[in-house]
Amino acid sequence: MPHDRSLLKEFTTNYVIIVTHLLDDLSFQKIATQSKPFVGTAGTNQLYEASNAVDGNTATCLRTIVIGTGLSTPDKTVWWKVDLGGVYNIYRINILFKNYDGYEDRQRGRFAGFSLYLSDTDISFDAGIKGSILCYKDGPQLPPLNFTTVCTEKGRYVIYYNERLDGVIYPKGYEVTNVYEELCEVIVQGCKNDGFYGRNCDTPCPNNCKDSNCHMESGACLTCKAGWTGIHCNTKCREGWYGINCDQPCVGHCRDNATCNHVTGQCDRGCAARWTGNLCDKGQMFSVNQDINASKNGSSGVFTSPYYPGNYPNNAHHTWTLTTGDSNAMVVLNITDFDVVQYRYTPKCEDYLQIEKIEPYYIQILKRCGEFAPFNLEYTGNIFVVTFVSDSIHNARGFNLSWKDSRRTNDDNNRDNQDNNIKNNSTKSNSKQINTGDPYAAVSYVDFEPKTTKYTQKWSIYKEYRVVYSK
Ligand SMILES: [Ca+2]
Ligand SMILES: [Ca+2]
Repeated sequence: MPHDRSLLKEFTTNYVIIVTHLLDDLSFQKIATQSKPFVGTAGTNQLYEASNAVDGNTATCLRTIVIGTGLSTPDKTVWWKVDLGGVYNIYRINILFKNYDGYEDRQRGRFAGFSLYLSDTDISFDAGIKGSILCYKDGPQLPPLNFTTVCTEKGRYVIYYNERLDGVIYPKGYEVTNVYEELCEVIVQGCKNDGFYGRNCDTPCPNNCKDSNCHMESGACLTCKAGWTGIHCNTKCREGWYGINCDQPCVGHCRDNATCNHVTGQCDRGCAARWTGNLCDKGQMFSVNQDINASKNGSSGVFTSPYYPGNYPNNAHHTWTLTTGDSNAMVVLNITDFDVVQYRYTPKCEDYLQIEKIEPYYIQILKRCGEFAPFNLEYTGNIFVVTFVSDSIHNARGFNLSWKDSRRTNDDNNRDNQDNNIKNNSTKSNSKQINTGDPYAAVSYVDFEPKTTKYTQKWSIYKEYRVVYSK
């Protein structure tokens, strides 16, 4: 006598202690397939079709091909699956196996050892099936012919799988030859609507459950949204952490030493001074480009490193372009203070002051770091570029540079013209060093490379007391 699926639910409660649920039936009349259908006598194949397990009629049952150990049975594995038509929160799975009067033990022995898998994607090969979510593995006891298991997972495809492999010793009572799987009904119960749980699928999952997924019975979140933790995801991440599972440490430098936002990792009230980026984890680039008109005789000005005489910031890149408008205009550069970080063990200028003449021809007048007594430079030219660069760590006081446009007299020009003729327009012909007390003040160089006794002496003293600056 056929049963409808609601009657089957009542029957199920004889085996599993569950208060009556009004969960949704997710598998009814959905598309079912199986690995290889049983081939019956002519015109009878529909009696064994995969869809018989989801037709709501307990009298119709699918039947698979035979599997078994030994040479006489080529097939060793078999599967059946139903496509729920979407990914759902599943609560439990009920299977009604076929019985034949007087053969209950044999039937149980045939189904024994089966597995139930869940998958979001359509998989039709054994290894793939075995790699999906395992809901239930039967054994070693023989299963009841009306079987129910709780499986609180999310999935679209519910897969029934069984095997009889050569060389495996199966538990007592397992049939290992002439094994047909015969499933009369497979009922997958869960909630059709995402974000609900409980007996009637009508209690909303907690707000902070990721993707509104929660346990069908307890309402516990399967995973929390970013920034939340706890069974019901109503506890913020502990201070200093954020994100999914609260496993991301705050990396930013927030204003007022605040901790980062537990959800985003960002600083809600902004970055601390000199920090930038979404997470306030990037040293701010201090960039200035200034054009200075020095076209008048006697015009003057001052450049300093940022925050001078306080320490300059990291990641600074300042450029001042000084234009005299006259290639014979003389500019006096007076560096009154110079203290720029130079690394002790890698004496390269990562922070530096650079002065270049661009017109009427290019020369690098100076590029330096370290600590120096005041010195002066005097050049003629049309365009000069002063650049100050600092890297991302270690700071010092920086520099103070005053400049003055001091037009040349005709005598000066005549003298230079003579020099130029002698030096055949060598690129350094126009450089002139005055009042420095420093043998390298007017020499163009890139890396710090002691070249004279005097200089070496100074450097060794320097090395004695100078250590790299702390951040
Ligand atoms: Ca049926
Ligand atoms: Ca630096």
